[in-house]
Amino acid sequence: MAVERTLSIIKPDAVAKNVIGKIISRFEDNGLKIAAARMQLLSQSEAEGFYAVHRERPFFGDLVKFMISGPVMIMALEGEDAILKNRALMGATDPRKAEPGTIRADFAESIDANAVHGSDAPETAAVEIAYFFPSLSVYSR
Ligand code: IDP
Ligand code: MG
Repeated sequence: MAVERTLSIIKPDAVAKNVIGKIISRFEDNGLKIAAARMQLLSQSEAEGFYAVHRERPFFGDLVKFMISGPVMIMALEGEDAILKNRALMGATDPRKAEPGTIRADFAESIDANAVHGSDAPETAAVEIAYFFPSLSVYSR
């Protein structure tokens, strides 16, 4: 295992539910540190750029609309095996399919409003961290 960084976003639904602290505790309790953080209302073009890989998907418009519906908490998480560890803590994309005890099982309502984003691989983590925290250097290994 290696020390990695990954991008996490607490989405508008979870911010509105006032569970930022509870979600961050999951990260901290599992050995992930917050290397950078910013609370922000994304612009439409920022959200579109971030989710550009999903541009052709039928849900893209709704996803962007949801992501700009309220402020989000954007974080770079750092720790051993951070990328997969965060994905495991998050649970499946559809909260109804997420393992009990995961963030999405506990805090999310639907596949659209699913509480958190997390990078899915080292390549996407590097791109996503650079997108929101351009001055933060990314561990390559
Ligand atoms: P992930 O967030 O678990 O990595 P992705 O497949 O990368 O899931 O999709 C990005 C986001 O797009 C999801 O978190 C979810 O908010 C939204 N999304 C994915 N699939 C659907 C769908 O079938 N309907 C509506 N929204 C979806
Ligand atoms: Mg994804």
